[in-house]
Amino acid sequence: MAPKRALITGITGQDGSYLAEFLLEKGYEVIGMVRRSSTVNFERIKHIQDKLTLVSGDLLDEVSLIHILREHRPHEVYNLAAQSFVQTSWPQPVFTGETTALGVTRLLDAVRIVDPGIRFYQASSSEMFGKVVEVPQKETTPFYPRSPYGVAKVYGHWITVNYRESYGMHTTSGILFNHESPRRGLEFVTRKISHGVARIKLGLDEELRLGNLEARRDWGFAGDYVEAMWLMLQQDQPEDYVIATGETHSVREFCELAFSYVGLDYRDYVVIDQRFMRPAEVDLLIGDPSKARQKLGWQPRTSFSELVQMMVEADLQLVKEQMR
Ligand code: NAP
Ligand code: F7E
Repeated sequence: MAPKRALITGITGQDGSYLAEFLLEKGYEVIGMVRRSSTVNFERIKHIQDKLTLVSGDLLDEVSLIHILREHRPHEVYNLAAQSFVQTSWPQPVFTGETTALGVTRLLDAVRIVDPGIRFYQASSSEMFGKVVEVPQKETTPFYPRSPYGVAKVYGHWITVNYRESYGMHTTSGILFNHESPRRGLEFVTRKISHGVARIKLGLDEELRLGNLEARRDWGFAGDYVEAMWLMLQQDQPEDYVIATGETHSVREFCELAFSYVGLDYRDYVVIDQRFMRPAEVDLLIGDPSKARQKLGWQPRTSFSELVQMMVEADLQLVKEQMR
């Protein structure tokens, strides 16, 4: 039988790289969409690059999306591309909306035009719950986004639902809570901490400047979460799912654990810096993944402390290599 084909937008990102690995393991032919840039940024996929078909396209350009779909005829499309950094969404609200919100419509509509039978996954976010109106948050919890990013993701979620209801398409919105890894961008708080800990431990830095230490997140491991994306598209009926661990921890707890892993006390190194405070904060996120457990048979495999340890170890290794 011919292998299944999947198109991943955002393949150069954290999740894209794990999903590509996962689908290759499953025997898929993986087509990755990359946007043009003046320097190559294939750091996260260089170890599998020879197994991928990389194509040029951009969520801002619907023509490029139609061309890619026509040429490669994927069975599944995973829309992971986005302006994904919440902090940047305040100074760049229009760009964030163009990419993270309208980009979803461009891709959905390209799918509808080329082949409405293609199954579609939208990378929705717990940031849609924002100022939470229910604890824990589940599929039916109303949204109250707190950033232009969160607002854009709410649009992306509802346009995905709308294409399902309007055209009978197999479209799914996966509402994923924060998921991290050694491949997380350096600007996100977990990676900023693990990388900062490694640099301090190895004598390269003396402090780590952070914003709100009291914010609480439901943090899982990205490698576990990509399996849930795939499972959602294997269901006969498209539905939306919350993917989370069901645990919440503060940024302060993350610091405490990460520093203690290398025998240091975070209180000696962490400095509060107003530059990293947000105009409107999401104070608490904790997801209820019971629907995913029951219907998809999915559950997270990596604990919070294993995640912190994995990230600190990887950054110690990385920083040591960079020092050579
Ligand atoms: P990420 O590491 O920031 O990756 C984002 C990807 O999107 C990159 O490959 C980026 O390409 C690409 N991209 C950005 N703008 C684009 C455009 N206009 N056209 C084409 N590609 C574009 O994000 P991630 O952590 O892997 O997250 C994946 C998706 O899940 C995102 O949609 C994010 O919003 C969502 N999400 C993430 C989390 C989480 O905790 N990680 C939770 C819920 C939802 P470049 O490499 O060229 O920049
Ligand atoms: O912030 C606080 C900050 O930037 C987490 C994205 O993947 O997950 C991510 O969004 C918390 C916030 O992630 C610093 O105020 C303190 O409360 O790591 P973050 P995020 O905003 O939760 C969701 C689910 C997504 O969908 C997004 O795409 O940490 N915090 N001090 C800090 N955050 C950062 N970045 N830097 C600090 O210095």
